[in-house]
Amino acid sequence: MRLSQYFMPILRDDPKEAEIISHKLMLRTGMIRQEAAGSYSWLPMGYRVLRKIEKIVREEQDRSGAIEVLMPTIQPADLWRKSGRYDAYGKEMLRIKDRHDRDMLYGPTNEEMITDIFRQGVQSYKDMPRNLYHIQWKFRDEVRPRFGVMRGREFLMKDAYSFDVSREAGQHAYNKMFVAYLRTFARMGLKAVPMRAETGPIGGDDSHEFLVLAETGESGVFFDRAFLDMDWSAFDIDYDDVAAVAKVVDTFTSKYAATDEKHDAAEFEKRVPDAARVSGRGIEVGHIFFFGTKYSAPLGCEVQGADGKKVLVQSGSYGIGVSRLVGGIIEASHDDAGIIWPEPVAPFKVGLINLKAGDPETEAACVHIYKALEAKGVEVLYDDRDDRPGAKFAVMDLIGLPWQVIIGPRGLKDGIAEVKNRKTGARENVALDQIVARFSA
Ligand code: 5CA
Repeated sequence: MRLSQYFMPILRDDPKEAEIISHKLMLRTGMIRQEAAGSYSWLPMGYRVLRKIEKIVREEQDRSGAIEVLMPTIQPADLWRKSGRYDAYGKEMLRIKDRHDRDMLYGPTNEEMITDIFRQGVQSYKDMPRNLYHIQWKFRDEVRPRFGVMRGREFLMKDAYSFDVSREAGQHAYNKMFVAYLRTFARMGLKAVPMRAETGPIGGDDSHEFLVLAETGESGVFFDRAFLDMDWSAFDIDYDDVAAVAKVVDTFTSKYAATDEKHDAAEFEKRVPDAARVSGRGIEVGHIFFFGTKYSAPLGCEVQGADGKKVLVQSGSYGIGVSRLVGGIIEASHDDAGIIWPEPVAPFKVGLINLKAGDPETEAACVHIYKALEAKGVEVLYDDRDDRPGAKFAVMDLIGLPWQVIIGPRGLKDGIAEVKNRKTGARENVALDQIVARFSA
């Protein structure tokens, strides 16, 4: 993509309405634009990141055996009356009437609808277990939408729903999602610590939140430092191996970790040595729930068990804040100059800077590399605008692409360009004909 032809409305100054760094940077780099309180348009740079996050989430859900569907954003109220949540959900639910005066709502979550879909589609234990998920916009009329996409009113969520015939099978479904979450967040460069949590309006018996540490997080967190030294990359396990999956969950729940809602100071002091006690703040990027029969009972979701008798289905639900993650990753990865995108979610991998736009030789060298990188499938943003080098460096640092390739007349004379790593700041002179080989798609 040529920057001269792109849509990236950079703001020169920090927007006043933004309180936290991720919100500031998302507005400054033209990733999003606010349309109403807690509601944003995703502009090209922001949308690219959102789609990358969505792709990782989708790949890891699929890998764990979950199956993708897509349910509507607007739901009829009937099913919610059956579960008893139509009134219980309160003012956070956006209620709408259609032209026939029927009660509708903009879905804040989908337990009722998916349970009904499953009930109609599956009658026997032979067609279980199943885990169905979708990635869909939600609306919650939050009292205090704030911090940009972190606490929006309209936001993108991945929500998965598991259906099992027994409690043990339901536990395995829960454990699989737990491991899938560790894998998902690790791929985005995040350590999201699983913590015991309150279940709130979603309900259920067992629940874990996954929290990324950040000073600006909305939850207070207390945990054992040992978490941070664990091996966060070793979950390449067979999801059908019940014991192996349970072992990972055991390891990641063996140490103390709780949000302020569940925190028990006496237990914290008893279980965690003084030097290992960490208290701080975190951003909740995922939340998983085990329900037992909380939803299947009121919605009449039963199947025929192996013994021929009808049995109520055991279910769970599993959410990831896909749009919140965009802000969460920036909170966890930035410096004074701007964003530092982890490669797997970066909007482009390489930023190519032409130091002398209008100079035919520099332009030719840049275009050659630009085209070769694109042909190889490497995503590159080419700053071909006529601007001062200093201003171009500042923009490139601000938008935080992992690599910068800087080409100017001086280096060209010696057949070299400069390659800069945004994260480490390390710079290296590289022969022009070696540049493309440096990057893979
Ligand atoms: N049905 C369950 C699980 S599928 C559910 O809705 N869980 S939740 O309420 O915990 O939401 C799941 C995730 O969505 C949260 O962990 C959080 O990352 C994200 N989320 C929740 N509310 C908001 C919001 N207002 N803005 C942005 N993200 C949100």
